[in-house]
Amino acid sequence: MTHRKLFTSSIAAVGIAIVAIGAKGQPDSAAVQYTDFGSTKTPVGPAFRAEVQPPSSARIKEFRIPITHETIEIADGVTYEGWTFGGTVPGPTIRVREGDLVRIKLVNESPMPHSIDFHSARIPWDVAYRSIMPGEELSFEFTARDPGVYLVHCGTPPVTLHIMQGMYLAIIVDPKEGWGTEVDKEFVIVQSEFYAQPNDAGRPLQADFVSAMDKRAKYVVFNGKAFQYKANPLQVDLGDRVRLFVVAAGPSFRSDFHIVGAIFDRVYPDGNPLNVLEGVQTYTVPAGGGAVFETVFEEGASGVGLYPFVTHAFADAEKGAVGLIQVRSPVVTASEDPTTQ
Ligand SMILES: [Cu+2]
Repeated sequence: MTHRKLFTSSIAAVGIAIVAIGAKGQPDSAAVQYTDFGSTKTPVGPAFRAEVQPPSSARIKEFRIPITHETIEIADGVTYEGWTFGGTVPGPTIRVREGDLVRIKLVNESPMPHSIDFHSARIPWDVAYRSIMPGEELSFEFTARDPGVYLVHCGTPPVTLHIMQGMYLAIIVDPKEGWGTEVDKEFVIVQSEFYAQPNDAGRPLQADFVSAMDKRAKYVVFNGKAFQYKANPLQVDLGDRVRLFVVAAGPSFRSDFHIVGAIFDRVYPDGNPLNVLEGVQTYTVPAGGGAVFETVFEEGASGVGLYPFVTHAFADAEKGAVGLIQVRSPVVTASEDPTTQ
């Protein structure tokens, strides 16, 4: 098994800055990490980027989150008039550590009222989660006291509509003492469903609120697009321990999360390591909830091959909530190959 500890220094994308606020030589923990999701759009092609990087050690993390209305692709060749945090569905994954101070600046760049609700925050709803009008901004902060993986969503009425339009993302709060295992790959999977109906000729599909109230989804998807990881499997190497952060955004469906051909050696309901389950085949993530899943792909036990991940509520899987994990043999270079030495 080749565990390669994930590095913590990979926060380098455009729009992310770590600014030291103390004296020269002060440790990173005295810094502020600023991320503008207006300029760090999560790549969505050929598939929404599911890989997540570890959090930085900055103890104050600031996020500017623009709300925009966008045309999104919810299945191959199927476009939809969506509403977003940060220009994509789902919105960008936010990752912090337990104890961090999280500062949010929400900017409404859309033509209608919206809001943001962090399930990871203990904060008055009427203060932080109130709706803001087009052109308005809202700033608030909270301490990430509770480790886990959580849903973040727009809470403006009707909430069903705002969620089904695409207004959700995942926030990961890493435990202060870590997860207890070293992993090789980490992925975020946000399940949600779309209720779509035709629009005027030549225009993207639009919301079908009647179907949403009847829970008759057109598509059920992982990370915003039906079957995208079937066409573009998540890549892992033989021997990898893999951690998946799974969130069910709904608006109304749960995720009965399962990997065909693997067993989770650990599941942390809500992503809190105090809640540990061992030897799990399928675990239900409720709408509005999250869980952390870990499994190992090793020779003789989930070795080289393809592994579908699904919601095992199969009527939902048939509508798009199916992806693949591809396990490969790591490429051995000549200098690493003992037979050539
Ligand atoms: Cu909204």
